[in-house]
Amino acid sequence: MGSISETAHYDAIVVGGGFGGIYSVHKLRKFKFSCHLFERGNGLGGAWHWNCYPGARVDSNVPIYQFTDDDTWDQWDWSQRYPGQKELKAYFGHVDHVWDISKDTTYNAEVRKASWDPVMKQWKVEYVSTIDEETTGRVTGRFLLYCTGLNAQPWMPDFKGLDTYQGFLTHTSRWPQQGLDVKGKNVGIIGTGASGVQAIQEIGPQVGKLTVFQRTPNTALPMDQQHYDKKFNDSMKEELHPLFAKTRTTWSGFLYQWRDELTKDVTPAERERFYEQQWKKGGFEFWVGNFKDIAIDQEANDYAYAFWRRKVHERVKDPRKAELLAPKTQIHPLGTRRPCLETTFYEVFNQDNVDIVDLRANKIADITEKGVRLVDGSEYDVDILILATGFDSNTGCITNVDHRGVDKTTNIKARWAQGVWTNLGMASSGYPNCFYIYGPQSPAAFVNAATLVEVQVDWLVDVLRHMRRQGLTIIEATPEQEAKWREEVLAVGNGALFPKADGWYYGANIPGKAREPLNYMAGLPIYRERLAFASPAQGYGGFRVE
Ligand code: N01
Repeated sequence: MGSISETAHYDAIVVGGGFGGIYSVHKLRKFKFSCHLFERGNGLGGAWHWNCYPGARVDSNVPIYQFTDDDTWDQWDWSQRYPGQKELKAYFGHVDHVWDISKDTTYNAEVRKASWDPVMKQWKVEYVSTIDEETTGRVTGRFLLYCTGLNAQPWMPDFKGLDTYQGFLTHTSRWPQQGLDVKGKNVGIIGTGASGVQAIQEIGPQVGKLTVFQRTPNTALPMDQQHYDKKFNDSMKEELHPLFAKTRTTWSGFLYQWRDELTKDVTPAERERFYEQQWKKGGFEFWVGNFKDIAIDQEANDYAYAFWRRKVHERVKDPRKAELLAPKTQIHPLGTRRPCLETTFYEVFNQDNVDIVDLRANKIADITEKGVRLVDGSEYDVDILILATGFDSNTGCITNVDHRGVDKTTNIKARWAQGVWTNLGMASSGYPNCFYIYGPQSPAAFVNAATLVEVQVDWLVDVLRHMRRQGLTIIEATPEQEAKWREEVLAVGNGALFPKADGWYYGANIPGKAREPLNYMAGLPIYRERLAFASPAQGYGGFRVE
């Protein structure tokens, strides 16, 4: 890369090299749109490039957690039902080998600025090298696609004294790519979201001592990991087409649905039998395969929570630890924050070298040179401090860019300061020719990533092809439709139990962020209907085109 200069022009500029960016480049090129991808990491995979902490593993199962094009899966075998980070990274390498995404990618390049040029009707995009801040570049594109992911902008709380800590400090999603030796070390970890749970169960048996600083317990569910051999992969491939088709028809893009009955419609014995059955199936079956009222009725949710709590208490020997991990009184309804999938998380707390500290009873006062100090004055010295503190989810990677549309005085961060405004979670008024894939106000957090990305990109590339045929050059969400979509997103989320939980689903994990549902929770089939309304065949409903 060199310094800023007017350089290349593309039909589309794509930001982010995960599922969304890769599939966008593939589809755009297939229909002869020129495009270029900018990725801040030095490889493809998005979340699976960055999240290389011990135990990092996907919570959506294969075979549906992959692209559906035959050429990507024909020569690829999975070793596990829920593959780990290394395997997923290798998968993206395989996809690159098949589709040659790297040919049109600039790595180690973070897009920092994007502005709409109304005269040239194009986006000017500026990027900075992540290796050498002095090296910058600029390109232009008719269209701009943010494929920046759901959880990709790490969130580091502003702990007092954090910069004075002398040990090794890392955020889970910035774990050293070359690895970190934790064996025998005294380790502290703050946070028990999915990243924390996975790291804890993996490093607990390796470290000398592990102190888990927990503010909110995770309602973790059993993963039911399974190993897949060649024979299994071969037989799985015979079934793939109908399975992929089914993912388009379920609420979550998984192969199962909510049970179409209310919890109270069945006898207590049937409820118990069904809970056991869903529990044994593993994955999110106990959540989005549960009675359909678990997400909307507190009493129904209480039954499920009580079952979950009993299961945890059966596995954790120390009653103090068990009560902290699964308290009698719910802190939030089960499923209103993302449950993590675990394998040995609860057993790890039976080890003498693993302890849990309750940050609700005793908050973090500051970080000292040696470790963590709580408000009661107790101190925990650690060699390694892991921040498993999550992400500025949904919006963070977009607002991180100085992104300016028609109104040059306001960037997207300011525009969204009081809440997110999009049509379909895919575009905002005032930002012509710019789209978000897997973005805020889409069903992203609730739908299998590979499924939703393909649905959205297929829709978008179809739109762009029609526009090209009709000689149209501009597409922009209308303010009216944007307002309607926002209302629908908020109504669906707030109509369920979700508002009872503070977490990233509501932006509540980031101080000062507007507290509102950040994703569309009505499920994939309804979302697809809404997308169809905006298709060229329906006159681009909700979009202005010219
Ligand atoms: O982040 P989180 P995550 N003081 O926001 C705590 C995806 N993902 O990285 O809950 C003390 O869930 C915070 O406490 P609290 C997946 O979708 C997927 O774990 O706010 N604690 C919480 O415990 C996942 O849901 C995979 O009270 C503080 C934790 O940090 C999403 O990413 C793997 C604190 C943050 O949990 C995010 O997961 C990994 C503070 N000041 C991630 N600030 C898989 O596919 C925050 N915390 C499996």
